Amino acid sequence: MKKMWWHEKTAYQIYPKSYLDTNGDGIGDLRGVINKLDYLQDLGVEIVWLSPIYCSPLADQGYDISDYYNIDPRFGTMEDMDELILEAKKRNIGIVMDLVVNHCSDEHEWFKKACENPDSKYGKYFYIENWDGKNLPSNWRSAFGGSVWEPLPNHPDKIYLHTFHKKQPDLNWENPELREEIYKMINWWLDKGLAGFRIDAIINIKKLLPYKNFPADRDDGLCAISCMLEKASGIGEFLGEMAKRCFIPHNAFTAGEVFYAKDEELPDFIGEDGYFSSMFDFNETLCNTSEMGWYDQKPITPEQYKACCFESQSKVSDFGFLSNIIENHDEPRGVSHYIPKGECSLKSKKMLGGLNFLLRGIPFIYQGQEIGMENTKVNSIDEVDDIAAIDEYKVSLDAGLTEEQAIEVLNHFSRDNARTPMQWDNSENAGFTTGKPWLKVNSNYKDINVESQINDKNSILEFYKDLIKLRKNPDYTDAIIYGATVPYLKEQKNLMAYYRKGEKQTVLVMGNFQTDKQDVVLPAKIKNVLINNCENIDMKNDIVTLEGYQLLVVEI
Ligand code: TEU
Ligand code: CA
Repeated sequence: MKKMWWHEKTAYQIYPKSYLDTNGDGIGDLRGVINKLDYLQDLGVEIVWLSPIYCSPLADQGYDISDYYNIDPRFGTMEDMDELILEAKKRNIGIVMDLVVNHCSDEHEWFKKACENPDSKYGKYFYIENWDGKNLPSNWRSAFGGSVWEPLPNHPDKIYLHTFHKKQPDLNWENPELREEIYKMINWWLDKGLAGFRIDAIINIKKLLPYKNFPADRDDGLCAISCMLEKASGIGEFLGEMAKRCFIPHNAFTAGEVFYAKDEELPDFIGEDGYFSSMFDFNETLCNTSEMGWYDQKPITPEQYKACCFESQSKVSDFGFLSNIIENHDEPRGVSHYIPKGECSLKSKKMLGGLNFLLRGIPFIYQGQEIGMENTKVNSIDEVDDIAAIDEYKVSLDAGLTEEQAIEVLNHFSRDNARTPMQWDNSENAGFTTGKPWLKVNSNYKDINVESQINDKNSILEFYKDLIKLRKNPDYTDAIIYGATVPYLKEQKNLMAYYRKGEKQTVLVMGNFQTDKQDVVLPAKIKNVLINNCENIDMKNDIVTLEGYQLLVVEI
């Protein structure tokens, strides 16, 4: 496999609105990110992905962009952005921004002009259809609930398509003129020195046309948008064009947020000459999800988690690098989702983090994951910001849950869980702001914060630094970066163990995904102990007895 500059990096996702507020308005800002570059350099990360900071009405917290060429004043200025790129580079950190081009904001100039004259060139930047006031072109459901079709403002005889919120009109990628606008913008940002992009909801840009209905999957007569996306074909024309025109000439790192990719297309997506450098592994995230809604989703078991990870690894290990996560800004906190209820501990959080981090691919640490931040708790829908959660609350009530039960569902799955302010120290508002935080700080910030973990050799933060150090250790590049992930004792219940087999060296990763001890037969003598989240190793001959939630990583 051709070696690329990003292969050995560790990435870190920042949700700027919740990272650090430096002007007391309760909203995180770019100055806050700049102030934390030394912290990030000390952690050891070398790619930093910023969730959107472009001008936006924040209907979907910035994933609804009203000006691709400017920084929203709530986050700072373009000068701040230029300083961030420069200061990050000095610390060997590449800044990756969020490329949100399946849709823009309904407050973008293009959509305003489309509403003024739907027959203008801007009208063709969107999916605007004639409407008889009754029949819709398709029964697709928006990701945020309700039909994907919305009346076009000032034109009662027309409707427009939005696969997400109605304030996020879909851009029509079938239109080459629109695509040229997008490529121009991408290159403008890459010329400014970005290291690359995370590419938002990109599978949505290719619709199945002409429009057609699919069997309804709920009483609302609608169907999940995935029914259509899975049937669409030909996205490669757009993605290949974008890669050729933008990413390849800049040697940019790109990580696709790709749901519903067809297995046979994976090499096209992330193979050597693929559209993207990498794509996120959502297999674990999607495990047990239901078209009926969050209320119908069962907890994922350790055995399911293991199976999902190994399945993803096996699908791409011959040709590509996945981007591995336990959480992001759309998901519950990983330690609250993947560790069985009531078993969150220092050890289990480290074990989960290490098992995911050491899989083959690019590890993406989400802000707060490095200190073991957990889900937060709300008591009423009034405390909820996330538009997806607000929709799912209604879905739960419609399905017959009580308000209390529906809130419980949100306390597990709401995207707000990952968006509560970063917990820096045990001062008021966890050191995130001197003002009123835009979203309530998790009440556990006095116990879980950066300051209390820095230089505590037993902390989760120091543990992640050790993982990153191992990944950067040139003695282990062969196994840790390029080695194949090969399951070991896959049938042994609640043992998640796998080799990282390099050409010249082999590392064995073993995680005991339960509270009870369990014996593991070692396949060979241990040459070196690389990571251990416990004090000791209980070994007799070739049997190691792992403590509950022990993670042991050895060279054999
Ligand atoms: O998410 C795309 C997406 O399809 C899933 O994350 C899911 O549909 C969504 O989170 C609702 O549950 C991306 C961004 O990560 C997300 O934050 C945005 O809301 C969405 O696109 C629209 O830009
Ligand atoms: Ca601020």
